[in-house]
Amino acid sequence: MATLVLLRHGESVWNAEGLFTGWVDVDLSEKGEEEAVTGGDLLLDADLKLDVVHTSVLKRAIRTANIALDAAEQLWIPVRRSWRLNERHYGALQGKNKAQTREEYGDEQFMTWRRSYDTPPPPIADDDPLSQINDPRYALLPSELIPRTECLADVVDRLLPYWYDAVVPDLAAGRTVLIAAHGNSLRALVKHLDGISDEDIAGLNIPTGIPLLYELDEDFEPLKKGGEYLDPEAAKESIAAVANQGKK
Ligand code: DG2
Repeated sequence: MATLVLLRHGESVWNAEGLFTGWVDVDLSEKGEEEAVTGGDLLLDADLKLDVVHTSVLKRAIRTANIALDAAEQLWIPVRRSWRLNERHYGALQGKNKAQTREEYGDEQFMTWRRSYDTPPPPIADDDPLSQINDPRYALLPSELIPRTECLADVVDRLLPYWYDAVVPDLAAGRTVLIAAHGNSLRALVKHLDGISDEDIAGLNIPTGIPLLYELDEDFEPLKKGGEYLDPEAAKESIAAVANQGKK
């Protein structure tokens, strides 16, 4: 049996402003920092002894992991980071207001861009100031691997090699693993773990800052589908808030 803990970063400043974020490297809001502390307190209360943390290369996930691990008195554990755990690239929607986008394009188009499995938003231009094409942290990636937009299916495709090559070996070695990542990169992973269909994944939302615990069997499949939030009540409330983003 292996133990895996998933943690979406605390609220970011762009989450708070209702902006599509994707690969833009925004920081946590004050509330997001508090959520990360609470997430760490939950890890401590559950007596979870983590052996390794994997994060994206975006500071809202990195800082959430640090703050939560500090609160859990485990800031010392080894860390690995990968762009493969990054948020879904939101293409030309990055930086746009969710409510305004919904108003401008209508509910159906808005939800297709936000939650359909295989329809990406329009791509971002390489000369757009919010493009990541010249970001030094991706300098070693071939340009064609740097996304200009992504749908969730694209995230599953780029995330699974990291799952199998980096996370599964840790789990197989008996390590308790924390993954600190994002709403959509974690939706992609949960889809894989729980075997959720392309249609049903549209209805899954991940709350900010609340650890989600999975016990996995010898095939790294969940003993309990959906795992278990360490604070189920708070998770319910936060999930509803994420689902309602973009509504007035
Ligand atoms: C949010 C997710 O990502 O937004 O990119 O705007 O988890 O990094 O804050 P995160 C974004 P939705 O897909 O839920 O609209």
